[in-house]
Amino acid sequence: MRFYLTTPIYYVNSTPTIGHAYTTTIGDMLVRHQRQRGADTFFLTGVDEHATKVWRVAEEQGLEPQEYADRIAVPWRELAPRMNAEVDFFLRTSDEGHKAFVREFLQRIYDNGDVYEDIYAGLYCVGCEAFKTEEELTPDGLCPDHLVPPEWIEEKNYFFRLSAYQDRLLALYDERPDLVLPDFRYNEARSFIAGGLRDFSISRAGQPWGIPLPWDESQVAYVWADALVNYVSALTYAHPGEDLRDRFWPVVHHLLAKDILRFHCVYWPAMLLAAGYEPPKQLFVHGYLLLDDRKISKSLGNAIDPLELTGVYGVDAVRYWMARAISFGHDGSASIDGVQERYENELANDLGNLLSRTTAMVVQYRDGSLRRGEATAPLDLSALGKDVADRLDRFDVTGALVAIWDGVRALNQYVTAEAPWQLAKDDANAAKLDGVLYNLVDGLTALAVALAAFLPETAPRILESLRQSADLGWERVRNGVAEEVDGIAAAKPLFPKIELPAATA
Ligand code: ME8
Repeated sequence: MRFYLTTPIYYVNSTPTIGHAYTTTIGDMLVRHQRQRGADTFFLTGVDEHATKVWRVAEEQGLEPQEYADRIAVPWRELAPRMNAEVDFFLRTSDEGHKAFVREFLQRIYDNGDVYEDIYAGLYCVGCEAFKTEEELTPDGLCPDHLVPPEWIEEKNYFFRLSAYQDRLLALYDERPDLVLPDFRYNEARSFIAGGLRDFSISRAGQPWGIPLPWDESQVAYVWADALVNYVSALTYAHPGEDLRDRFWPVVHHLLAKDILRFHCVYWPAMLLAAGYEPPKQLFVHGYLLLDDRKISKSLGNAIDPLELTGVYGVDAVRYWMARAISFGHDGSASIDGVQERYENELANDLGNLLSRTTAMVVQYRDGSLRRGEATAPLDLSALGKDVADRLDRFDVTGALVAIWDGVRALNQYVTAEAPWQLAKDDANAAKLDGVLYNLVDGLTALAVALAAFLPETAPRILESLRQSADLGWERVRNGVAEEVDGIAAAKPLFPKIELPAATA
């Protein structure tokens, strides 16, 4: 079992936003989960430096583009660790290993006869870093995403013969109905292909910032022809002396948002075929996380950078909110106040209290000792584990988290229904009381393992409080996993009450 996951490599024309953190964080959940299932995993992220917009920002700041990129790469490199995302490699398109590989990759396409020279005369949106047709613009002639007029470009370029790949792409889509998820994105990509493909320019003549083409050093690679290749190039130099392509190509899953669907679902598979590579195994196209800015002031003051939420609530709470607040795959409008609400109601009350009351009862009624006793388990934990794993295989991140949370709530209801404080009144119920306490600890142990990919700090704390093994192997999501132990102590609150800074508006 091998699992290679990529995020887009982000543009460095400004610093990271909560939207970039969103893709990286959800990607981390997916990778951590596969690792728990025993997969050999590789998680790649990085930055896209050779964009026209990056070059322009550097110029505005009076810096050489490389110097500018070196400076701004720092906060980007910190993005994954800030979200507690464990990436295996952080790629920069200015890495020597990447640059050398892109030249080799494009040369292969050239040698295969899929590149020709022509004059490009048309419109270019620097925001999108994409060529635009008139039909793609608003009635006023603006880019619909950036609401600025595209620029007229007329220059000699090299073109990639994308049109020659239409039939092969359609055949690929027909053979592999799960190539692109969710279904509605598959349909969007397939109908774009079926509508006819235009060749696209893969070089820029008027820009010095970029990777020179191997067959004509007067031109640099178009930023997308450079950036997409990162998904393969990283495998050739991330571990010096080792070629990871043997392990991880083509078992790759690309994670991206809908803004860059065409580049990934149409251009990229065609480029791979042209260069003699297998197309990716799967692409998951998620929606936009939209923040309702008006609500920001209500609880936190209006100046907070959403990424700073981690400083207030902790990383796990923000991770939880990202997976839960909007249904992964769809667009959704989330509010920052939602972080506070979910922190209190779900993390502190549902999960935190379950741990507190469970450990408190083991202390009060059994002096900290856990015995198996005799009581029917309230949850089929293996079935839950299978459901969660199936959902995560389909990238149903929100559904998986909801399924685990149903388990958390079921354990809370079990406490109410079995009322251990009543059982404790009569020694005749001793075995039943042991069994009920055991089922709570057992359920929490399995649920902590299931939650570890979402809440990587909290899950080990739960296991430690219950004096259970720290092993996160997925086979532990089952009934009867908890060991009989002694010395359980009352747990400290997992999610303590937060004192919010006074709102400024
Ligand atoms: O497109 N909601 O870089 P980029 C959800 N360099 N996801 C969001 C988001 C939001 N509000 N904002 C950003 C590029 N994203 C190219 C990619 S890949 C070979 C080259 C995430 O900095 C989402 O993953 O514009 C989106 O696709 C990506 O950031 C765009 O990042």
